[in-house]
Amino acid sequence: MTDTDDLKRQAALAALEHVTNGMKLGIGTGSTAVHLVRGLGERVRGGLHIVGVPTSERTAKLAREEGIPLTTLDETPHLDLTIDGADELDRSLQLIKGGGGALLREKIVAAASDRMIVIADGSKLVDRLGAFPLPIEVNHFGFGATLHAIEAAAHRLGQQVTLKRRLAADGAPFVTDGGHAIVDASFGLIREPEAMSLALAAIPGVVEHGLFIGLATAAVIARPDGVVWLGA
Ligand code: ABF
Repeated sequence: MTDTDDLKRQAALAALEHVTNGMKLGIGTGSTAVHLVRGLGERVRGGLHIVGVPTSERTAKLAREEGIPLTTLDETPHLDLTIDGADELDRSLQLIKGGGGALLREKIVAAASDRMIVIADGSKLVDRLGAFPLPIEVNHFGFGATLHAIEAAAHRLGQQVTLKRRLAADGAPFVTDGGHAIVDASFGLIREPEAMSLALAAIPGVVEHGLFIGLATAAVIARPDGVVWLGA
């Protein structure tokens, strides 16, 4: 395990301590969330009773392998807690997510939860969001027009942006669990995350974007000198 991976594991295990019997839990996606799923599996095998809603097919597969009981938001529309990773977070608990391509389900699950704990190693905590390109999930229909609309929205907010369609490992266009494309938007820095979030959400071809504003209620950040909580 690399040092960073060990920090991710520490963050995941610290958040896991907030999971109690009977909880309905949103289960995140990504390499940090993998530690969460493994830890959760261990606790379920030890007698913990929870039911989880996975935020991606990847997480669902791992959770099944770990023996974690799963449900859907159709059967269980209201969750107690979601625990998920992030690509960037600031001290106001604003997030960039979607580097793993699961942002749509992640946002739906987080919005259905009373609380959301972000799990991250210290490198994810930034003063201002935007060094990490913002993932935007885009419908295939009208793709070019949607890209123009994203650029125009950024310009209206006084920001330059470079858009890049995400490719999969084999070089083919990346396709999300929902069957859409991902465009990674490099702003350098997002001056007004909330205004940007609203502007992007207003574009019809944008299915969802990776700015999570007002969704996270706490974050656990693992650094080499220890674990710190924000917002708890
Ligand atoms: C998910 O996994 C995403 O929203 C985010 O893109 C990624 C976090 O990265 P990591 O693999 O480092 O946990 O939570």
